[in-house]
Amino acid sequence: MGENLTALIAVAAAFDFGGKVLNVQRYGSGNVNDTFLVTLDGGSSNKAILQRVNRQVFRRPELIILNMRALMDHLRATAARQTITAGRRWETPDIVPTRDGADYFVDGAGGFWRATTFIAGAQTYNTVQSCHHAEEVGYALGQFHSLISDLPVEKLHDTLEGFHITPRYLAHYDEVLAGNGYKPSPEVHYALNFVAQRRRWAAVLEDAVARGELTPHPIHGDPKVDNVMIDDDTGQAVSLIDLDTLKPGLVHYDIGDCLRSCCNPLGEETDAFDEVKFETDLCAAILKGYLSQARHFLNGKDYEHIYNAVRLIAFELGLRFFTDYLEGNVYFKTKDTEHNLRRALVQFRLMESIEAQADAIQAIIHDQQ
Ligand code: GN1
Ligand code: MG
Repeated sequence: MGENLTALIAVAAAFDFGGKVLNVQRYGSGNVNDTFLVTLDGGSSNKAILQRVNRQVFRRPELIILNMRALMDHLRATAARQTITAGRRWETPDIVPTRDGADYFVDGAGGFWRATTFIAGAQTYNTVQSCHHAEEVGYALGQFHSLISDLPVEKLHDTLEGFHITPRYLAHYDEVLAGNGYKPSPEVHYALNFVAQRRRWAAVLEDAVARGELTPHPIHGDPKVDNVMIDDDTGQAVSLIDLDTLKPGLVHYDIGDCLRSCCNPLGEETDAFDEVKFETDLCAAILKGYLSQARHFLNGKDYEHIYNAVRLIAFELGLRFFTDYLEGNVYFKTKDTEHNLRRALVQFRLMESIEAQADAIQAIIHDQQ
């Protein structure tokens, strides 16, 4: 946004990529941070990822780096006993230090930059392409959860307070509604009613935490389909990228987020609201892939809340988009003033489809247990 290539190359040159920086270009479709692909003359893959962290969202961005360090230290310390499925490739993006040996760089304008290694020979997709792809995304989340299942949660900082705590988003929504006027339209009325009808249920996971049924674990926080890298040759998942929201939370936030993202083949950005559907075949494929790796650390109560999780995270993301629309688009990047409203409607339609298929989804969860 606004920066020129010379300035970007100067930022990239602060990092020790092991090769000369040839180019820096915008990369990916993140909704919060600014991501760039660095092309190098040399280095391990001739490429690296450079990111400017959104300081409006992440008030203490250095905590993201500390969490990533904790993850890398954990992976190194436990490598000998970690089980990566035989014959499979699995990589975690690593921190690239600056030439001064620091883990991040702050530019003259206060911009917070960090760099990570690039996972070569693989790519991400914005929507699920097939049941096989869905199973691989599920596998990736299971593999990631399995690798961090014995990382003590106390070693991770809370990089984003309130993240995925739906009652907190509702409280903020109420504040925004009380403080702002909004442009009345059929879509806005639909969304207002939608939230009003479901809000009493929105503490379902937090209530389970309060009853001691669910406990905090290290989580990824954002395991949407876009964040799973698929190997170009084998079609297998090789990495779960975007470690900004690695933090304490519930595995249910991750499972719900992965399902709400992957079982909507039209994707988050579609305008075809009436065609948005939660595909149960994809749900079965994701859970199959996920549980192939995660079964050993889930208990009976965990399974009981999976349905609530998928329904809730679709609701929560819709609520977050809708609130941001009402607030004047201050959080998510948008193309136009109605963008967040359209995104909210997609999630709300998806939630209706989830609700309409509750029995089928519950049966899938039950069968996979
Ligand atoms: C944001 O920035 P990005 O695209 O990685 C958001 C997630 C949402 C996602 C929806 C820190 O992720 O929670 O699920 O958009 N990240 C944050 O696409 O709020
Ligand atoms: Mg993210």
